[in-house]
Amino acid sequence: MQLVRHPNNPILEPIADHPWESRTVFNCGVINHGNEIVLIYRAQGHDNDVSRLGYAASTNGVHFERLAEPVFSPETPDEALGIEDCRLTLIDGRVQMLYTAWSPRNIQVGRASTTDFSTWERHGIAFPGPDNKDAALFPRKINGRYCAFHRIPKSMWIAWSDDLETWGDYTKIMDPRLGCYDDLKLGAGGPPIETDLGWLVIYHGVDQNLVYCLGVALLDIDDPSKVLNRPKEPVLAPEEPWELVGDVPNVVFTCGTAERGDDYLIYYGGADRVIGLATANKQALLDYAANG
Ligand code: BMA
Repeated sequence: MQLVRHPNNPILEPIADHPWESRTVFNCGVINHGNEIVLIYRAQGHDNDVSRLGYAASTNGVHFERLAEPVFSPETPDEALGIEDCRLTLIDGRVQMLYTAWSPRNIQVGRASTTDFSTWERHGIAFPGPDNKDAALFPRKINGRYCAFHRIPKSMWIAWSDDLETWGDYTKIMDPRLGCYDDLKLGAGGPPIETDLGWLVIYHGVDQNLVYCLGVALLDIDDPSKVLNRPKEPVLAPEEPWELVGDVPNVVFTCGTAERGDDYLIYYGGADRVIGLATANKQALLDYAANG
């Protein structure tokens, strides 16, 4: 099973006229908003490595209109070196965003929320460092509690919360696998997708050569610490020139998926410089996650 790249790729690229996104636009959170697909994407200028978040929206999922200014930029000491790789989840009418907050001291997971993508409420650090990232909230409570993915090197973990504020019961769910595309480290993509067979997870795996691929797994719907299946082959590996060469070579990295009809639309960063789109038939991807 392989994801299918869209012929218009890459669908979003840096803009020379916008200093804050002149060098890179990549890993993006994804959410449906009205009849639009919204991407909240990571961007860097040529002046330094600090990442900010930009906004782009589209009705067809391929042609995106973006704003000229970032919608979320570093403000607190915890974010001094940048805001990276956000994941978006709609909960009770608010868009919840978990993001990597990078500072000279720490790499931690911050949380903020919004209803309109221009006004954000910051909720502080959700998961403390020293090297915690790749966090994504599940779209609903499980057995009365919120659940979220996060990454403590070099594995994928989940955490639990009654109120989105205080997190605990940290549980490791997936480790690197010897000889596989994810034998060095791994982390969540976007929020998991609820299906009849379980939580469908699209995640990134990194091998010993630092090649970033996308793979899938299936988790138990009532107990996501139980991995029901985890195919050994990736569903997307860097192949296109813009996936092989960029700010960091050999990277495909997703932070979110949208759904349109029978397809999943998987948005991903290519070589940490541009954004690509790959699609998969829903049933085919689920079959592979369950049986591959
Ligand atoms: C990870 C994150 C991602 C990035 C990837 C490849 O550690 O920093 O933002 O896309 O490395 O460089």
